[in-house]
Amino acid sequence: MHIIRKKGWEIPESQATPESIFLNRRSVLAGLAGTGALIAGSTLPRPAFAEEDPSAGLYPAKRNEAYVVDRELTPEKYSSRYNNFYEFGSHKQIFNAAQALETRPWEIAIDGMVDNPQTIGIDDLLKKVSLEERLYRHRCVEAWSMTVPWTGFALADLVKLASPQAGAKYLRFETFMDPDTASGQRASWYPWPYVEGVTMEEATNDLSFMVTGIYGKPLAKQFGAPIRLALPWKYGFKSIKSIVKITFTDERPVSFWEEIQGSEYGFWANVNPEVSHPRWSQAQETVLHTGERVPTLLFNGYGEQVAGLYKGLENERLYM
Ligand SMILES: Nc1nc2c(c(=O)[nH]1)N[C@H]1C(S)=C(S)[C@@H](COP(=O)(O)O)O[C@H]1N2
Ligand SMILES: [Mo]
Repeated sequence: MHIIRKKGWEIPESQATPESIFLNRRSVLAGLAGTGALIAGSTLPRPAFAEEDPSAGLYPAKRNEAYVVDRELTPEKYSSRYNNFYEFGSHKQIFNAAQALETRPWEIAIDGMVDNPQTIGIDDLLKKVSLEERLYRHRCVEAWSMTVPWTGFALADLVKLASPQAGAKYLRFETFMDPDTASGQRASWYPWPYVEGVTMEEATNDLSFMVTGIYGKPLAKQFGAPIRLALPWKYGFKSIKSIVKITFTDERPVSFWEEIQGSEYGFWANVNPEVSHPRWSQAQETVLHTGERVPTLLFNGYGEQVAGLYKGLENERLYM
């Protein structure tokens, strides 16, 4: 993982489609559908990609005002053009390569130590939960940060659906495996598929969020469509993308980066400005859309909600 090179990728303003055009086009289509004027074989222009997602009608969801931030939101044109998604390469222009990902049909297996194991399609899962928008900070271990409006549902709700058994102590998440589509997965020195894990206590903390949308729309592929995790008090690599399996277990999962380099990336990975990465300081971070350097906060500013999770674990490597 490397430090960002700011703005090299920025596309000219003239090539960016303003959000307002997408939205207007959607309401025009909705109006036509209501009058029966929208018929098969219509010569209307094809709508933008967001409308092709079968879950598009669920967005935007109502914002939950309990999750606010004292930072400016990162404009979509920055956050959607600077991503980490190693399945599609280790460069930062993977937004292009990631468009190859097929997000329907998409099934998620929930298994392991649960009373209610199941394999559920993403659109069926979306019917069982209620979506809300939350503004969250995101702090990558590479020392850049963004603030974005995720849409999703509490991970605790998914835990309830699964009905875990008493012995379950951890959740282990797994990303899809498809080297034909995701060229990064042909790099055999990486331990594919990408894996992450949290404790049951972390999973049921209010902040743990299953994300299916961003900026009031279904997740664009480069963000980890159709479903990813957001754990805003931990380094970004814990927020695993494009999840296909969630296993409840009594064994602590070994995550992708921990397996690659355990001396640099641990299981807990809570944000702490005072604990340096072996190769760089974590005291500050670069704000993605301004390039400004700002101080990093303990637990990325979420200490009030999560510090209690780590009482009695002082001997663990909690901050890397
Ligand atoms: N499957 C998978 N999940 C992943 C990654 C990845 O490479 N593969 N990168 C992680 C890292 S390092 C970060 S910072 C965030 C980036 O999320 P974003 O691209 O939506 O900003 O995704 C995380 N989740
Ligand atoms: Mo990251």
